[in-house]
Amino acid sequence: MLLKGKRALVMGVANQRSIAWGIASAFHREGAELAFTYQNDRLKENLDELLDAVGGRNAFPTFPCDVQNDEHVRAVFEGLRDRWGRLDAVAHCIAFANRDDLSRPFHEISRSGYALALDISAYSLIAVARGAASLMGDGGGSIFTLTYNAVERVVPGYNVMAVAKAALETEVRYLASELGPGQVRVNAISAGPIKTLAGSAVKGLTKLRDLTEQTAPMRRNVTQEDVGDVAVFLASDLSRAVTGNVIFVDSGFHLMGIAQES
Ligand code: 0WD
Repeated sequence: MLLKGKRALVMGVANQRSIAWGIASAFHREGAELAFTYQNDRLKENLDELLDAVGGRNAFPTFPCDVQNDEHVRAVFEGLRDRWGRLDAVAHCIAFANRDDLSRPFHEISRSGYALALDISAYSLIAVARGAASLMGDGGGSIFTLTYNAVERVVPGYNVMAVAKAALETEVRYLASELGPGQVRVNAISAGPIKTLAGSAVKGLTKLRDLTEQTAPMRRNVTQEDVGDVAVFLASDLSRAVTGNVIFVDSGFHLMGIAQES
């Protein structure tokens, strides 16, 4: 029960395969009180069905939140202030890019597609951190996001999302620096490739997973559960002096300069 007494907001559950659902399940197991946001009515139906299996949809506050809409973001944190008064942790598991901008060559990414991907996948962390920090009070809290290591290395097909993740990781460091005096910690988990809705939008996901299994130091892919357990660490007091980090949950794949098969 590492998260007993903690109140956490999970953003980005699209379905059962979502990394956000892996995180929510681990948080639930560890005794956290949970609230959720959903992007639209279609995804609310999925979320409600998932919540029914873990105690009933009415047991969890849920809020509509398209992160492109400032009013939605503001309403989430006002709603949590009314409902809980404070907040201990936020899991930001949100990203989006047009399929076109993921599949066409990098040098053909459109201006509008670039702006869209950066707005949803990177700017949103700033807006969320602003709202969350205002609810974290004297005790502080933990905010974390999900990234992918197409930032330091080129992963063909990750294209505009690599730029968004680079911005996101930089935001983690600036937010950690600014919010640190209030004991608000900001980190990122850099996960290996996992089959999810967003993951499937990246051309070559299966190849990336095969490569991980064949060449990562641990010779295996990672799961939503692997990420969920590291998220528990980040939301818990065990990580009380950890901020501004990108923590890899990728079986060590990021270490390798040259693939070594066995
Ligand atoms: O291999 C992977 N799957 C990896 C994912 C490896 C490393 C990192 N990540 C990241 C993703 O980039 C993302 O930041 O993990 C995060 C969660 O992604 P996921 O669990 O892989 O994918 P998914 O289940 O699709 O959840 C992402 C969700 C959206 O789902 P869809 O697929 O319907 O776009 O982000 C949400 C939405 O629920 N989302 C939004 N939420 C609010 N406002 C918006 C928006 N405008 N757009 C997308």
